[in-house]
Amino acid sequence: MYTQFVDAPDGNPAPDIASAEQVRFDDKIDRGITIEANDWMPDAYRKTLLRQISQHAHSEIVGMLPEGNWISRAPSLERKLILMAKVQDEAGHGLYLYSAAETLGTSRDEMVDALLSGRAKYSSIFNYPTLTWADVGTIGWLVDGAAIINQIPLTRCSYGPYARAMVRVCKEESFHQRQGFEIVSTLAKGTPEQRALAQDALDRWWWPSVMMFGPPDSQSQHNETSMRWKIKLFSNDELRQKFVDQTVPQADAIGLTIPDPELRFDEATGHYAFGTPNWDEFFEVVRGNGPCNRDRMRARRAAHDEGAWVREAAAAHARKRAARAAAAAEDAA
Ligand code: BYC
Repeated sequence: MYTQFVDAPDGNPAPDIASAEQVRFDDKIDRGITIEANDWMPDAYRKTLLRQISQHAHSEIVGMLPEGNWISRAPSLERKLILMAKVQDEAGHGLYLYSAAETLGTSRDEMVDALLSGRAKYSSIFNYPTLTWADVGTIGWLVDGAAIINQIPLTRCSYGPYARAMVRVCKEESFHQRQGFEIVSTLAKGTPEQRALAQDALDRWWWPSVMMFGPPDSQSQHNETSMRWKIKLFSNDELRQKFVDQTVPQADAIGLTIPDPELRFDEATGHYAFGTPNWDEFFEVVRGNGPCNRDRMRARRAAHDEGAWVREAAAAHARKRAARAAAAAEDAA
């Protein structure tokens, strides 16, 4: 006999009546076969994916703002070119992700509207200011470093279009992380003032980066369901631990100090033990009350309004091409 599930009102699958589609879906998930756009999927799975992928896309797009702020002030032409390429990559990531989310049946316009109206979330990390050039390096090192740790498992997640989009994103994030680490290590090896800039940026960005992985598992609403569906392959706390374990030796290598008095290597577990982030601050930022939330949304709304003519021109061009193609097809017939 099949064990069947349908979506309960809380969005989680609950045992109920039989459905052959549900059995096929569960079987694919169990056997690690990807779910594709045209496959049957439970509504709650679709909604969870759409929520996560669209929030991820919004994060890439809003994430262009803190670094974009430094393109005109990068300290050399080479640094400027690299930063421009990185910020453009983030725009590309946003586009792949909006496309992956569209396969679930929601249009990009609807998703963008959800962001601009404040209904959709984006990563907490982009609500902190980039005060100095060292912040640009630190974002690459820590934020892109955290992104890689979170996103490499997503290349193996259960939804095909999301998993495939992540492959290229991860390759580019790896370049971003290296460029960031290179900026910070150059500063750390520089004059006492440059070294102080690097340490100050690490002091300000460390805890927000640790919190990027989401609330502790004990307070995560979606961990359990998303892990059962193999949308998430690791929990928030597992990924956070990997990030700390990977990053502490990097800070040691360039002689910077992680701002956590409780940080120590635990021989028994083979992992770094670390302090507790300020979760009140995290939830305030997620609620829209971080240092830059209002600025970020203002900038996105202005960019959307100012880009209206580009969208209209692109749509007119597409209509013209379609009309030309239709006319050519008619002539050929
Ligand atoms: N910020 O149940 P939970 C990048 C929300 S882009 C804001 O654990 P989930 C980059 C969460 O949405 C980085 N909100 O959720 C770009 C949920 O609220 P809703 C973005 C957060 O989804 C440019 C509630 O808290 N990466 O790296 O299972 C330049 C409860 O959380 C945050 C991705 O989006 C947060 N940090 O797990 C450089 C990766 N954390 O939705 C770099 C894909 C949690 O119920 N996303 N919330 O209203 C994920 O892996 C997961 O969505 C998360 C959260 C681990 C982030």
